[in-house]
Amino acid sequence: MDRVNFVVAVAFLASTVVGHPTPHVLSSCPNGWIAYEGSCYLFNNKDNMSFVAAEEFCTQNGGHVVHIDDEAENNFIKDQARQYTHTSTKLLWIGIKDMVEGEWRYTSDDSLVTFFDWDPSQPNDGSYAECVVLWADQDYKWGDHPCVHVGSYSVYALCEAKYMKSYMLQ
Ligand SMILES: [Ca+2]
Ligand SMILES: [Ca+2]
Repeated sequence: MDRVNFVVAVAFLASTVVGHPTPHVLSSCPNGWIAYEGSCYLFNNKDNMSFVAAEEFCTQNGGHVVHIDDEAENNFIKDQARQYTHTSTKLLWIGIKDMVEGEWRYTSDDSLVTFFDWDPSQPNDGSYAECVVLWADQDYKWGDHPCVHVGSYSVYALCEAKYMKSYMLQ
């Protein structure tokens, strides 16, 4: 491939991942990641961490804290999450914040969130809580939560990375 075609190919690939400016586009899911609809997902179920630490963990592993686009992806993630047992209150970070109160945006691209799956009691923490978690005790419905976790919770990272193969098949 000459240089011009290479640049065009890279631009095409970049244009197909709009909404996911992921630094790494994978050619297959690494060990321990789960494949679904063009993405790979990594559940970290052992290291209690803040949102910032979770994003750092995900970035180091080639992804971001999960970007839940729609109900189908949300259902897939909840089905996977249910397979991990837990004894204490367990939460999983998802990549959504409201830096402006009530204006929920994806952390990976700053676009507005249009699909929500709040627990009926949530969001309930106002400006005290700018991050969002999946809440195991409420069958993984969403709750707003302080980005630096507090209390006797276990808060874990859930990462997503794009998987090149699905784009190659388009
Ligand atoms: Ca996604
Ligand atoms: Ca809350």
